[in-house]
Amino acid sequence: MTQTPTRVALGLGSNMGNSRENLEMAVRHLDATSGITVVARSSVYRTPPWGPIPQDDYSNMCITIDTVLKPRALLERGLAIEARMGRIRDERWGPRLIDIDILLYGTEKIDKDGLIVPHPRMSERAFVLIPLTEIWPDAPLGDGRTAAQALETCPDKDGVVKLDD
Ligand code: PH2
Ligand code: MG
Ligand code: MG
Repeated sequence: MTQTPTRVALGLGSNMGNSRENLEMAVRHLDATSGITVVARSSVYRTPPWGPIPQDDYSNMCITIDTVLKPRALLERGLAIEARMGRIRDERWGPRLIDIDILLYGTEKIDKDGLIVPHPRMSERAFVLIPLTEIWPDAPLGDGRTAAQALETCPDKDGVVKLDD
């Protein structure tokens, strides 16, 4: 029996080491995963650090994938790639070598054992909505809005700068 894949949006971020190369590596690891096909990838954006901790700017991007992995298995695969790439989990909101977040998993709403989807803060964050809108403007955020609609009223858009390919 073949399973129908689910369209998923992932947010990727890095602000340690060669951040653009780290994003590339994460995309390669994801695409090499059985049960995951990368459908689209956004440009890379330089983004001011969000949150209470002073730290370097981030490189952020979004990708869409089709996957037959269930949400928990997908989360675990992302965490395994983060660990394999050398991420050491330190303080919340702090600097990171690579961060792979599940933003949307089809239209599912999940809040179980620390996995919350849609990602609870994505609809106010320009560093998520700008790359997501680039590749999936109609992405359903679960609050009745699409990514493109949420972006219209999103603060801090000016700080997000698209990097050259
Ligand atoms: N991730 C964080 C905290 N702050 N700021 C930016 N610009 N981009 C991120 O990906 C980011 C952040 C924790 O996940
Ligand atoms: Mg994150
Ligand atoms: Mg994360």
